[in-house]
Amino acid sequence: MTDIIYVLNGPNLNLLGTREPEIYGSDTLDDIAAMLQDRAVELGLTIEMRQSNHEGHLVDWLHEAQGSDAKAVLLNAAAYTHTSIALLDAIKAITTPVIEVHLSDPETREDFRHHSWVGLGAVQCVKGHGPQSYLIALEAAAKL
Ligand code: CA2
Repeated sequence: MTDIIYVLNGPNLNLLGTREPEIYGSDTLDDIAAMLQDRAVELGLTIEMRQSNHEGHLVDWLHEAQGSDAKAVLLNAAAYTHTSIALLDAIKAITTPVIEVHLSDPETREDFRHHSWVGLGAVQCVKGHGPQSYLIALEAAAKL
């Protein structure tokens, strides 16, 4: 059986590719899913890609990743990165390693994006590489 990697995406990322291409690039989340899928096959991994605009869904999916014995979670919690202690608690409640992912580098942007609650629980953070951030994170997950 191949190892499963959960790739969880937070609010508004369903609209990726429709605005602010100078910050986030012009790829859609489906484009990123396809790119990850190709690389996952090469790495012998199975990708479980999800997106939700609801914080609780992300919490539930972190728990599910643990229950499914996933090898790792790649988490782009989007704006919840900067607000959600519930997500931090969920990350700390599971033993599955979580890698924080961002398309942009939040620390070079507005002050309110500088703090990451997710980062307090994640084993690693990959940011600022556009869609490639997900690929770099997948490679890191494969090596865990
Ligand atoms: O850079 C990232 O990946 C972010 O997680 C993206 C979040 C932002 O709140 C974080 O600070 C950094 C925003 C996601 C918004 O998604 C988009 C929706 C429509 C068009 C472009 C992006």
